[in-house]
Amino acid sequence: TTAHILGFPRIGAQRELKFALEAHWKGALDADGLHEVARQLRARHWQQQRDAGLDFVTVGDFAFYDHVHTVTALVGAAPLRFGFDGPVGLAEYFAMARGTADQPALALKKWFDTNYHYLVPEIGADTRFALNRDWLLPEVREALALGHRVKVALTGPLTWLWLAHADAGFDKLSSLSLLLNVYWALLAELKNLGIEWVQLDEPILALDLPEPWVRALETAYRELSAAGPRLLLATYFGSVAEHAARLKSLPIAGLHLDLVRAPAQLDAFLDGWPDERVLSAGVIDGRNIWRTDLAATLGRLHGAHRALGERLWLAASCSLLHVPHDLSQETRLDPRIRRWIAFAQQKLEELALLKRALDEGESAVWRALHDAAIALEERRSAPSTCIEPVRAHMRTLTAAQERRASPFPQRRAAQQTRLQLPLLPTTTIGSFPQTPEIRAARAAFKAGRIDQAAYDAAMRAEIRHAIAQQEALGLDVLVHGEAERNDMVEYFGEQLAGFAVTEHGWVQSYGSRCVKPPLIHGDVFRPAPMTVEWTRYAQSLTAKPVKGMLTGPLTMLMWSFVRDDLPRRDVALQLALALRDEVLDLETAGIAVIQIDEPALREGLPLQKADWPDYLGWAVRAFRIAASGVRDDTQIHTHMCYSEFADILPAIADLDADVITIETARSHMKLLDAFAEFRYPNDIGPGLYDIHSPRVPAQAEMQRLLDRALAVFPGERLWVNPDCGLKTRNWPEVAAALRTMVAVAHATRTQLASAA
Ligand code: THG
Ligand code: ZN
Repeated sequence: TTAHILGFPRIGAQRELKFALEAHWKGALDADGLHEVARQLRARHWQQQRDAGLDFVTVGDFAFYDHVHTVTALVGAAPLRFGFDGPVGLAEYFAMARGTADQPALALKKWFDTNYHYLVPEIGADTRFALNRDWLLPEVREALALGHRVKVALTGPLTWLWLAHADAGFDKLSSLSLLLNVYWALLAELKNLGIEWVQLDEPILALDLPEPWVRALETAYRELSAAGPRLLLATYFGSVAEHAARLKSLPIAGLHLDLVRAPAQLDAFLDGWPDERVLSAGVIDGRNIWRTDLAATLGRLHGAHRALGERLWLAASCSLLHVPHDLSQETRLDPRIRRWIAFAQQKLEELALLKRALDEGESAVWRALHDAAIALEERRSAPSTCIEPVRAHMRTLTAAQERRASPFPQRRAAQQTRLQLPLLPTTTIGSFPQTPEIRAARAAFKAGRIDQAAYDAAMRAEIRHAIAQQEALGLDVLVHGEAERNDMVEYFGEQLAGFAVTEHGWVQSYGSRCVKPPLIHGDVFRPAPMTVEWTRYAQSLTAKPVKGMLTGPLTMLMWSFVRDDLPRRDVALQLALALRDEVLDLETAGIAVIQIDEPALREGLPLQKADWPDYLGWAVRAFRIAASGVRDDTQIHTHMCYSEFADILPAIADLDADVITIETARSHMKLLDAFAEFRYPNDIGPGLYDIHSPRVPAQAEMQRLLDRALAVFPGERLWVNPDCGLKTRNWPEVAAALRTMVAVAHATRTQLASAA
């Protein structure tokens, strides 16, 4: 049996790539230095695969920023707007990824339903394609020189094309033949280097793929399979069973299936799988961190092993990009929970074990299988996985608890009586700059260099500063600024029961940016209030309302590693109940406005539309349970970024938040048009400026956006706010931009009052 992986994390166990990239961008590390760090990381990751006992090392999964972007460079498809006059080198690669003085960066989008972002290629009639071998062949030579058996892995041509943004009216598939010429030339060169196998990733096969794209995929792989190397077509994130007949008829040498997300599809492929072809069984979860049930997996593999023999390959379900590097760094994690977990390095070891069990019989690895079985049993029977009061609470929820007491118009009147807000009230999304001083204080506290009292005093000083700034700026609804929060998910994960946090469990989010998702291992509940003291303190400093800030149940779910022994809808419900308690405690503490952020609501949508209603049903219910315990005169806000949700507006309206703030500045209020057309019933705060750029927009620019908003939405139902939180900006930028924003609101109020 052959064991391999589709890809390995690239950031480094100590985030070496992150720090090298950021040093390079600052001018503190030259290109040679950056290349050297990258070379060492690749060499280490290949050696890990080889030492674990895998049959190939995977080459091509490395990227300086993003693997889709690396293919863009490799096929020579830099957008003409950047005006490069030669092939893309490192500087041009980063210019496209990060933007230049006169060109904005390529857009970032979520990679399928993950929390990883890729850089969106741009294509049109004028796009040229030309192989730029520097973006792959040196890495292949490097691996060969180290004596490895190499399998090259790349994003496939159809997926690259599907993910690209096309100029208006341009049919992307019309570029396919040019693109295929480049892939063909590349494959021929790889063959010349002696590469036997090339894995082409086509995760789009798990989407609702329109028929012309399925046909194009068929044509493409007929053509490419003649280029030289054997092709392993890799699918993941869902079932591709509906394409089984076609995939069997393709002249590819192998097919990879995600048997974690879609185990049932195996039968559709085993039945009549052509001789000589490989089936790669993705049986180790590449998206989650739980140890594999090896006995059960072996049980499911025996049939395939009998049928396929050496043509059965073993793999993780998808690239290991989505899990952290190595559990052995986690020295502070509860040892009981540690036994339940596998990061990328441990997943390599699991694969090698499965391989040996199939090849040599289970008795050859009985000790390791036994250990895995005991760990699994310990996890199953751990008291924390089933807390009776939590289960009882879930069972006894009533329909009334999913609804606010009164309909929106009545609540709105009660809130207005209490809050006395002006027309076009101004607010922010919640976070203020996470300054180097704040990060240093947190690092010192975590390292034990300062005590709790000193840390709390530093955070209170930040809150005082944030409140004073907002009062000076004349904002109407203030926030405490979230200085005390490392990350909007991890912070709550640290305080909720049923969660564990790691020290080094970093996962790449985009470019050099990483997140450290907490683990949900047991039933979730709230042992104590989480945000009440900080919020109460902030409110004590001002007569203006301070908005309490919470991360919603769906976002907590989506941005954590979630237990796989309970349906996600039940975990969402537990999170909702814990947050509901926090919301009520904030209300009791006198907080009149509470925001429950749900930026990840949309990314939780299943990849296939047929599964949307079910998801949206339990997702909306979870939000409503979190939000609906309050009195009529307590105002619930929600916030969402990632503005592509025109297609789920009914669900967003169903959340029944009193106010929703959304990202609209970059799309010039296009999204607001969708809300207006839908007749969105509650209040709305379309972002007046993009916080992702350090640029402070001129007053006229923000005024134009607000005027556009007023053209489609009644002024009495509009709020004025930025697009998103401000934690990545600095104070001078924030103050300048908010001063302008408040001026625009004031000018418009006067204008509307005189018109009335
Ligand atoms: N938290 C989590 N997931 C997210 C976001 C988040 N996913 C989507 C979006 N926001 C991704 N955006 C970012 C923005 C900034 C950072 C990470 C993801 C970031 N990370 C620090 C870094 O890599 O330097 C982490 C280090 C630190 O906090 O000390 O800046 O907000 N869960
Ligand atoms: Zn946002």
